[in-house]
Parts: sequence; structure tokens; C-alpha cells
Amino acid sequence: MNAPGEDRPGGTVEAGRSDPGPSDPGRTSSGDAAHAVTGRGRAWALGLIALAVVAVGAALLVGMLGGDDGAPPQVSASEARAGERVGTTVAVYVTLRNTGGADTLERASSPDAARVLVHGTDEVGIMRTSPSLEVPASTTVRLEPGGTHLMLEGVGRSLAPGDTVPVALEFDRGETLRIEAPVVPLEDLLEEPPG
Ligand SMILES: [Cu+2]
Repeated sequence: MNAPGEDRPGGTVEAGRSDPGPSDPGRTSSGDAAHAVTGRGRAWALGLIALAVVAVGAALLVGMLGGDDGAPPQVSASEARAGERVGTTVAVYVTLRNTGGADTLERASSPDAARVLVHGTDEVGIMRTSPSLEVPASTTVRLEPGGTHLMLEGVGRSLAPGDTVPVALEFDRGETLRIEAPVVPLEDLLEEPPG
């Protein structure tokens, strides 16, 4: 008991001695700290430069791979079809083939609907409105049942198989595409669309 008791004060004293020890070269230690900070600063700067180089390289690569060098978009529509009316909504599906530069479907409208929205469908089947639909350069975007579709809301006209629904697709860069989507029964919708 005594021995550890002595040891403890001894230890405290040693700690007390060691305190002024570092405080003496405290200037040098603070100088070291300053060096450490500048060292970290350099590391940060180097890291940022490296990130910038990587980002520029990636941007260049994406630009080359995407082929989106300002080429005019060439979007055509095929396989247009509409589901039967559910309440006052009608889903429209279409395949958008872009053989040119990137474009974005910004707006859609139909004389049969109060408004036309771009809907995505998540894995649980919940539909969510998207403000627009990107149609990247040299790609085909398929709007299909269970996936992205055009949602016509406020459809007043009763639509049956055999009817067609006109929809205008307004793109950011390209021309407005006008499609005529034939109304098809649900069971036919889920099959492969006709070419
Ligand atoms: Cu929908």
C-alpha cells in the first residue's frame, strides 16, 4: 500500500516535471504543429488537384463515349399504345429511338387529357412523377408497362380498344413528336408490342 502510494506521487511529480519539459520546447512543438498543418494543407491541395484531374478526365471520357458533341437529336417514336382508361387516367407507352445527340422530353400533352405526366414506377409498383425524361444520344428508351410511362390524367372521353389517343411529345432540343397510341386491352399490353 505504501509503496504504490509513494509511486503515485512520484508519478505525479514526474508528470509535473514532464509538463514543463515539453512546455520549454513548447515553441518547437507548436512549430511542429504548424508544420503538420501546412503538411496537411499540402496533402489537401494535392488531393484536390488529383480530384480535379480525375473529374476533367471523366468528363472528357463521358463526352467522347456519349457522342454528345452537340449533334442534333434524331428521335423517332414507335410501338405507341395506350392502356384502357382507369378512372380518368390512361397510361401511354412508346419507344423513343434517338440516333442523334442527347435530348430531353420536357412536356407532353393530349387533347384527350387535362394533363400528361411522365411517370416512373419503382420496384414496389408505386408511380412517381418525373419532371422530364432524358433520351440520351444514340439510345432507345422504352416506355413499358411496369416501368416508365406517360400518364394521361383527366381523360374525359371513354376510350375502348380500337380508339386511338393522340399525344404530343415536346423535346428540349428536337421537334415535337406527335404519336397516335391505339388503345389495347390489358392482356395485349403485357405482351410484346407490335413492331
Ligand atoms: Cu402512371
